[in-house]
Amino acid sequence: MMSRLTVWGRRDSFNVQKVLWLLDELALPYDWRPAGGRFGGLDDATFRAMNPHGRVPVVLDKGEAIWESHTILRYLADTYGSGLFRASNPLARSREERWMDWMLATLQPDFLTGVFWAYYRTPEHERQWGSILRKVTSCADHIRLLDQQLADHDFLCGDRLSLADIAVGVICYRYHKLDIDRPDAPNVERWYSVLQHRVSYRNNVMLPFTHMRGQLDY
Ligand SMILES: N[C@@H](CCC(=O)N[C@@H](CS)C(=O)NCC(=O)O)C(=O)O
Repeated sequence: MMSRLTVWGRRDSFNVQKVLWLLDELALPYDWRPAGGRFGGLDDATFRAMNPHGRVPVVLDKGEAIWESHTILRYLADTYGSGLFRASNPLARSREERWMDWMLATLQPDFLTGVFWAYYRTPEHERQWGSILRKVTSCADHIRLLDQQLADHDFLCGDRLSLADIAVGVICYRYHKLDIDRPDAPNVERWYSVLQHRVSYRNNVMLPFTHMRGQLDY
């Protein structure tokens, strides 16, 4: 029997949005527990007992708490995906995971820390423009790489949405909304447009974030 999932997080967090997007793709109902940011609670003993790292998202399923957004994505797709969103063949699976790992190790730090936090969330008088512009350039290089990857495929790893698209695609909305230089990337534009047509993307990723402008605190 399927147990009902519980999810801890805040809806304006990238890493939480990845998980909520997949949950909606899977049409999985869940109980929602606001946590992190202005909701706090991450240092509570009960939360730390679930996630010793003290971060959101956390998903509780079958009595066990799962943390790390990409681990959660893999777990949900393996458990509830019926073969969708994740290849079963190890080599094909590794293609998806390469982009997932690349997101966590490369694109996300450069965009989230280097641009979104350092530029958008930092008050104007505190912005370090030299470093911000270097990261904007790095992000442009990363977007060009995605553009090459998307030249021959509708999605990052073929003709269907996979965890790679969910892990990486979550960044497109804010990347396109910020007032920064972006490279010409027609394949990324096409892919992003397809993502925007998914209700699950609109409901979980395309959310207002202006409350974060110039706000380093939650
Ligand atoms: N690598 C972790 C990162 C988790 C993380 O840093 N989460 C942030 C939100 S994106 C967080 O919990 N920040 C503290 C807060 O929201 O109070 C993952 O992918 O889940």
